[in-house]
Amino acid sequence: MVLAALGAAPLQAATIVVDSSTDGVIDDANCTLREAVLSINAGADLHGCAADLTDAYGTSDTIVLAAGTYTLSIGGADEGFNDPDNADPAVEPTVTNTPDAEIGDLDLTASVRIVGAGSDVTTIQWDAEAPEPDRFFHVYADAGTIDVTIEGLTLTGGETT
Ligand SMILES: [Ca+2]
Ligand SMILES: [Ca+2]
Ligand SMILES: [Ca+2]
Repeated sequence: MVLAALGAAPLQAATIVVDSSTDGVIDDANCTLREAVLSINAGADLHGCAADLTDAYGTSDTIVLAAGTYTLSIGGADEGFNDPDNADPAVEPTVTNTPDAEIGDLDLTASVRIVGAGSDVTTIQWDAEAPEPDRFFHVYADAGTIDVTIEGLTLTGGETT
């Protein structure tokens, strides 16, 4: 009976609660949203984030955002174009993508659930003054597929391309 009950429990593996509303990648006691994403991608606690681990990283990872407004301010692009024959319009440039969650958009390279307290109370925004603002999230699988769920929050002020 006990085993059956455990089997029915929802999987909750690495759960990281963000405890800073500002942006940053700093080795201190606080865990920003960006640092939480870096931790999930790496499968390890980084920069002051400490996952509540009921199972190993990579099983059913979750980032929790309490009510509040979380502001991204570290701009920067991690995509570019490789156009070897710029003069020839028939040669399409190829996109070069080097996902770097430390700058600009938050590149998600591992499956994750990002959960706010509700779209009316949890907001992620880009700082209007940020140099080179970007999207919010960029889902990027090096190989295979990854599953990303974002729920219970509002995104405002980001780039859409
Ligand atoms: Ca930190
Ligand atoms: Ca990106
Ligand atoms: Ca990025």
